[in-house]
Amino acid sequence: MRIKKTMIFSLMALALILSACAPAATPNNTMPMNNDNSNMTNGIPTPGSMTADNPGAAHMMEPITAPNVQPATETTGGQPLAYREEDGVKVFELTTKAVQWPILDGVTVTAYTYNGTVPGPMIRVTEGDQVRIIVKNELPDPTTIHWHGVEVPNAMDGVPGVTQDPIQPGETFTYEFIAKPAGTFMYHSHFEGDVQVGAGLYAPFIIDPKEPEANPPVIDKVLMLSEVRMTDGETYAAMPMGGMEPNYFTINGKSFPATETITVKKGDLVRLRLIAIGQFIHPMHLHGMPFKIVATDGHPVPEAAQLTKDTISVAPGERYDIEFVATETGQWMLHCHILHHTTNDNVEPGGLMLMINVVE
Ligand SMILES: [Cu+2]
Repeated sequence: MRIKKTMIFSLMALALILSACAPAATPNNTMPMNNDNSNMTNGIPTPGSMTADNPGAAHMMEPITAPNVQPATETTGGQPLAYREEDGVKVFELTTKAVQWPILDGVTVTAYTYNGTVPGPMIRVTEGDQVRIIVKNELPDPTTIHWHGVEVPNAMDGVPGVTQDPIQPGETFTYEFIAKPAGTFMYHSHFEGDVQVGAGLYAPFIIDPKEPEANPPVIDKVLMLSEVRMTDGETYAAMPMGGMEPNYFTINGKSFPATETITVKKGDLVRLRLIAIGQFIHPMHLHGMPFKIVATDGHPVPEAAQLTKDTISVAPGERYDIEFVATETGQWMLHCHILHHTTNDNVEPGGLMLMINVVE
């Protein structure tokens, strides 16, 4: 303890000296040392900082609630979102709302969602498409959307207090940008992200290459990994903080055995797009067949650099596209190798697990 305290004091002293030496108001010098009840650091707002000016942030340890939450009308998240074309623009509509979302037989969480599902609907477009996304906020809290990994103009980046005002309850905001580059991306809330993302405000955003792939996979699945905390019938956004740890773990909003079984024919090329959107790292392990990492964070890996592995750690915010040829028939398991993550409220098997059923 004594050593730790000494180290902390030394670091604080060093930080003070460095900040005293730094030119005033350097925007990059935004280390959140503020305990001054301000959500500004050197004149730059620090979104999500827990301050008197930002009382919503103190909700992080409170249950996810909303008035009059209805049961979800859809059962599967991450499904392709239909769009309309207006003058060559692909127009998508999203509504944020709270629903009761079943993650497992007998276990239903209160979720913040896009269009009523967890994950929200998949936006899938082609590289170079002009896309417009109209977002209506029907949550009791403000929100914004960040297009994680997509190369959008700064004003479309979705950071509250920096690139836009939060979208208040009842308000609508329109995002518009050219979809680029091709790859596996996602969209998620950037307003009180520790709560809203954990509560379910996340979804896949896939940009297909303009030139069709030479060898496209027969099976192409997005698997979004997350966590949630349920106690005494209340839902909490799980986080790596004492008392807030998750006790349920989800793939595309479901815990095993409610996770999807992926059926493939022997000899098929299978692509799995792994996306970690929760707050914990998940070393995902595939039984039976090794795979190659063909893209990291949406960007293709040159063939000579494609590692062959059977376990891949996916950290929060990361994406890995993995591919394998299903050479062996049988029920092959894909699961997290932090084995607590394959339980449902401490009961095994559950959580981050699904079956890949290879048939003749
Ligand atoms: Cu895990």
